[in-house]
Amino acid sequence: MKTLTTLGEFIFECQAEYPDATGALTSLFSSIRLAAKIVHREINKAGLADITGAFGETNAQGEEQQKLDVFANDKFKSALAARGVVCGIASEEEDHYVQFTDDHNMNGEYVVLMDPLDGSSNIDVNVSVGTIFSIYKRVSPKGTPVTMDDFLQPGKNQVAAGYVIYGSSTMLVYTTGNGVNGFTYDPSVGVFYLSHQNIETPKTGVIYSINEGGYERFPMGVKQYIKYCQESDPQTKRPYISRYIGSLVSDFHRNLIKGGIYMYPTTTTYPEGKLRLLYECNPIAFLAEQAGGRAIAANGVRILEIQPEALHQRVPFLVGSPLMVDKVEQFLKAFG
Ligand code: AHM
Ligand code: MG
Repeated sequence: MKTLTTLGEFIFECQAEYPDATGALTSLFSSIRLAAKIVHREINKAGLADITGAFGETNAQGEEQQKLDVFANDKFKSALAARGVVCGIASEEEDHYVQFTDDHNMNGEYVVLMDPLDGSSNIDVNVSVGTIFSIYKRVSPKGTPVTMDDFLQPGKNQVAAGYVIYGSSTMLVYTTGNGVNGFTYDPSVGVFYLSHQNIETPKTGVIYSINEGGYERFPMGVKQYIKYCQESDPQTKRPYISRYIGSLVSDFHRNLIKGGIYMYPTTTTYPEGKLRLLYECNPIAFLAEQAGGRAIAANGVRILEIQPEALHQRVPFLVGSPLMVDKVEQFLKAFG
């Protein structure tokens, strides 16, 4: 009989491979796992909002219902602050980074950057959303409050990254730089089980994901690549399939497993791209590369090499199966 491995066991086993490991990262993952379960529970109640009071409104008992993205931010923040291993966080939901200044946490060596509920505009219509997280070692000395430099590190410095997808099932997918593994949540026992070991993305695929409504606003190279995806060529299995959920974690997760490319280029509405380098692109790029994929900005620069200049910096983002990213890069070079 196949034995079930839980997320906790898996992390513990991996830690044993590093003799110098202090257990701090294991503890940090426990925080993420706990917050993910709480957010899972709340999201799965979201459909009852009309009965219990919509999020962001006052319910029948006169209680203010917290919006789910604010709820998720609070839960992850307090879970991360609870174990004395994280000295500060930055979040898409917060204007500034947050210092954890109690003695215990100030001695923690990790900072976490997160998008607590990405794609949250999809919740009202029962579409999958996700939490994205990115973990770095601090650069400031232990025992002092975190500084901006701790957060503005290039993505290649990430120690770990991952996402939780709240979909038809809830999954946690993460990397510590040694491959990508996925765990599926069994809510009846409250446990994540290893379900996708050592995920490798296909070298190429037949799915392209982009908000095509913005076509007129895309750079010429992207427009030409879209035309290429739509042309008929049985040898390269074109025309490709267009799939776009509008929820990055869901679009990326599907493409990661099936093979495909996700694009959010510069547009005239978002001249720097829409997605956030620190909370969305870096962690997804780390996962993509660890699964054998590629992630670049529109100028062909590897996402993980970009030196961030601001917490909420945006960047054009192209990620997915390596041969598909190579192809769009050729179009960008040829057409700009
Ligand atoms: P959000 O962080 O405000 O939720 O925005 C990020 C989301 C991504 O999940 C998704 O891929 C993208 O925005 C969709 O944007 P658009 O509606 O412009 O296609
Ligand atoms: Mg987001």
